[in-house]
Amino acid sequence: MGILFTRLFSSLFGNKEARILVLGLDNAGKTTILYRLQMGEVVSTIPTIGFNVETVQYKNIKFQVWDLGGQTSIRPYWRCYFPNTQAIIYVVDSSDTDRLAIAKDEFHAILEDLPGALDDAAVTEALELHKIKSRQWAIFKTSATKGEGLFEGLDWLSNTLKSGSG
Ligand SMILES: Nc1nc2c(ncn2[C@@H]2O[C@H](COP(=O)(O)OP(=O)(O)OP(=O)(O)O)[C@@H](O)[C@H]2O)c(=O)[nH]1
Ligand SMILES: [Mg+2]
Repeated sequence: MGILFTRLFSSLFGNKEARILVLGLDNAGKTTILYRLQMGEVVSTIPTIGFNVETVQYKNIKFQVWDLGGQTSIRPYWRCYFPNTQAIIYVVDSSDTDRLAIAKDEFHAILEDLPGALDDAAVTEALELHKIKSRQWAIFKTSATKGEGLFEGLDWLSNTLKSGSG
């Protein structure tokens, strides 16, 4: 009943939930922002290894805010959190002028990585390729504009043809 009531309440009053990532270079102020929003206080922070996650309620939206560590070695893990994310807050320390160019590059790398397309596993599933038993098949993620994945596909094709059973 409690859950039912909550859902009813939410739909009546328009409460929404959103999963948000807070990204940016190390020392940019992400964790400070997270706890300022959540507790209304400035907390003392240490560099984040991994993540902090807190719920912040603001104007009928319940934000599930994921604050990820920004050190160089852990930036590659940001992308693991992209699925099911509604928005990214990208934090830039405007006094860290020496690293503005790095902040820019990392930002554009995020935009490149954001899922807008299905990955090859999802396309395989959508096309039910696993049902194909009597023919050889393979799937490659390609981009004709970037020239990615095409030769991998041709390599597979030429090897398969060479082996004579295609
Ligand atoms: N002057 C100033 N300092 C800030 C501000 N926000 C954060 N700081 C300081 O910047 C330092 C780093 O803040 P954090 O919030 O830990 O930085 P972070 O982005 O979470 O860093 P990582 O966890 O390593 O990715 C701390 O000493 C903060 O007190 C701000 O708006 N102004
Ligand atoms: Mg942090």
